[in-house]
Amino acid sequence: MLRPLLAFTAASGWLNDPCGQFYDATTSLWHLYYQYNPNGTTWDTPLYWGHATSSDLSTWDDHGVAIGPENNDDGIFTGSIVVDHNNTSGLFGAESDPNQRVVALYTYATPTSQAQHLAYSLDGGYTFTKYGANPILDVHEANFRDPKVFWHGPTSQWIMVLALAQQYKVEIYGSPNLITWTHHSSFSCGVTGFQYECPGLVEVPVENSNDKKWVLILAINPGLPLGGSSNLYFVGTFDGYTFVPEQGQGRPMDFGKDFYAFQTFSAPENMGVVGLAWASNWQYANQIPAGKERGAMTVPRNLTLGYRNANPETSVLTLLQLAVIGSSISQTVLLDVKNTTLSSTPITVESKSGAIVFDVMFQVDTNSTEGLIQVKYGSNKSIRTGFDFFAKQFFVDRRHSSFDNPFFTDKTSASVEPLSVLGDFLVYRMQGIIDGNLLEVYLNDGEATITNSFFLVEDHILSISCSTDIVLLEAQVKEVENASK
Ligand code: KTE
Repeated sequence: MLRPLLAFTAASGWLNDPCGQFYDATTSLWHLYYQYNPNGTTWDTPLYWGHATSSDLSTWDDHGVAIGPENNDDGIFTGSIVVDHNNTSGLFGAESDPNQRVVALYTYATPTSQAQHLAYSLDGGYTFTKYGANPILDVHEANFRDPKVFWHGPTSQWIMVLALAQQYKVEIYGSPNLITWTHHSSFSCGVTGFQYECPGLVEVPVENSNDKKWVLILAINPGLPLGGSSNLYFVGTFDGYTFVPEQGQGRPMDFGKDFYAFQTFSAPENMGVVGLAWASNWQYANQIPAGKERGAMTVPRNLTLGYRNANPETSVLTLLQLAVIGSSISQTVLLDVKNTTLSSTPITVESKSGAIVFDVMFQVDTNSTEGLIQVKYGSNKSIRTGFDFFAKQFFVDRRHSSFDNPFFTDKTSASVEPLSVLGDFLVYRMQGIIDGNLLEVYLNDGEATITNSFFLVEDHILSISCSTDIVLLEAQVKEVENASK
């Protein structure tokens, strides 16, 4: 199995949700914690928080276990990390660095209970001390988990959102000190499925403005049509007590099969709204082909909002996702062509590292009678993505690089309006990251994304082909390599 170069994977063992993330402004390090079973390559208890750090979100140092349970049947389930700059918890000495007053809040799961616990770190996030009076929040429910906590300045309180999973509620609590919590409200989105998990609530800047809007992120597992686990998001307002979605709209955060439990970093505003997801699906996560490690994160993404036409009549404030590739990564141009129409012969390039980014801007003539553009990776075993003129939608087809599992959906798709319309010509942009056995596709500068894993591809040949009446306005392919290793 080829380990991804950009996406985080544990050195060995099993990985699922990102479960705590923060940026340390003193050391300029990003800290990532992940659901971790160090004793095997499937999900199992005892379940831990693993820990990794990065200076640029692309090259990670794995520090192994950060927090573990008392009993082998228990799990340190998903949660989040905040920096208690003003020591509201009173857990830190006056001499401690405000940027390193690291507090983890997580679900302590036993076979029959899920309650919220707190642990704090006196060394900047490497080792933790469990709070002496845990649980800090317990409503005596079997499915009450995944606290995501942040500071709400306008009302000077900590906010916790977490899932009353099988009652379809995102519970919203407030606290002055991270220790005592008061219930504020519940959010339900009308979509049910089997259960809610891993909620998030974050304020996201609106492009080309000084405006910001609140985005509620919700994980559902299983129950949406694509099958298995997936993320939704809602744009709305939050007053410190209640979240109200605009026009009650919820939208898929990603249109692929392998994007789940997305979580943002606790970071200063000037670092942007950055987060990442687990790049798998509970339908088959424990069965995917694996080496000594199983499970990977997606490439981190920077979130903004922008008005985009959902259709010719209606423009909607849409989550825009931009992949973050750090300075430790070198990018070597393998292909850079402009204003080209391709004959029947595809353009092909070969990668050495098995990690490639591609960027294709193309123009479709609405009067043409056919039209297909595709980027294919691998020769026999292969995955392909592209745009089909008849449907005017983008697809990812991994049937030639799948493993034998009834839930490993071969084909996924997403629809976006053209990036621009020039008379009879429609212009679209398709960017992609191929990284080990993960393909992330970003459409029209991140207006929609499609994230899928794929397996057993034997070579690193990438080919671009398109029907004669599609003009390649720009096609760029770069090989990415980890310059620091
Ligand atoms: C765990 O399948 C169960 O076996 C849950 O549905 C998965 O739940 C535990 O993983 C999540 C979170 O809600 C839990 O905190 C975490 C979501 O590893 O992936």
